[in-house]
Amino acid sequence: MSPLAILVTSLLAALSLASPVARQTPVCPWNGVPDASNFTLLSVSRADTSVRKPLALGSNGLPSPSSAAWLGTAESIDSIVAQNFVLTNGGITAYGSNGSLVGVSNPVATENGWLSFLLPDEGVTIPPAEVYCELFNTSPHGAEFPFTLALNGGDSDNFSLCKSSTSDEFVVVYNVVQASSEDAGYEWTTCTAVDVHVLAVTQ
Ligand SMILES: *[C@@H]1O[C@H](CO)[C@@H](O)[C@H](O)[C@H]1NC(C)=O
Ligand SMILES: *[C@@H]1O[C@H](CO)[C@@H](O)[C@H](O)[C@H]1NC(C)=O
Ligand SMILES: CC(=O)N[C@H]1CO[C@H](CO)[C@@H](O)[C@@H]1O
Repeated sequence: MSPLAILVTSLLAALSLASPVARQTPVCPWNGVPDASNFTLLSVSRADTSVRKPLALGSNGLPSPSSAAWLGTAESIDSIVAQNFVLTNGGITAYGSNGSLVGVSNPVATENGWLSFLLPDEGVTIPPAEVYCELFNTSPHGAEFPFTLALNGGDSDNFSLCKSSTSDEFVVVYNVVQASSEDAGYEWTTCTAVDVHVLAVTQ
C-alpha cells in the first residue's frame, strides 16, 4: 500500500469508529478495532526488524490430538494446527488448512502469558475469549505493517518470542518475567522482544 492509501485507510477506520454503528469494546482503544477478517500473523523482532517469523498454532510436546495449542513460530512447530485467523468482537477463531474452525482464543495471563487456544471437539461450539484487538498505525507517513495485534486492553508492546522449556517450539509470551519464567515453561535467555503484526489475507 502507498503511504497515501495507508493514510486514507487509517482515516476511514478512525471515522468508522466515530460513527454510531462502531462498537468499542473494553479491549480496544480508540486506535483499534475488535474485528478483522481472515489474517495471518507475523512476528518482527524489535531489535532487528529484518528478523521476521510467520506464526502458527502448534502444541509441540503434547500428544496429538491435543485440546490446546498456542501461538509460536511456524518453523519451530512439529505439526501446524492453524495458520489463518479471524477476529470477531475481540475473540480470535483459528482455521486449519482445510478451512475448518479448529481453535478459539483463551484468556491471556497478564504476566508470562502464552497466547493459547482451546481446540474444541468437532461440532462443539465454544466462544473465544474476547481479549484481542487490532491496532492500526496512525502515522501520517504510513508504516510497513499498518496493523498490529494487541491484547488485554490494547497492549501491543510486551510480546516476546521464547523457546519452550519442554520442546523446540518458540512461543509467543506476553509480559515475560524472569523470576517466574521457569515455572511458566520457557527459557528466559532465549527471549527476544517482538511486535506481532496482522497481515490481511486477500482472497
Ligand atoms: C479438516 O481437518 C480436520 C483435522 O485437521 C478434520 O478433523 C476435519 O474433519 C476436516 N474437515 C473437512 C471438511 O475436511
Ligand atoms: C482464508 O484465506 C485462505 C487463503 O485464501 C483460505 O484458504 C481460507 O479458507 C480463508 N479462511 C477463512 C476463515 O476465511
Ligand atoms: C503491563 C505492562 O507491563 N506493560 C508494559 C509494556 O511495555 C511498555 C513499554 O515497554 C511498558 O511501559 C509497560 O509498562
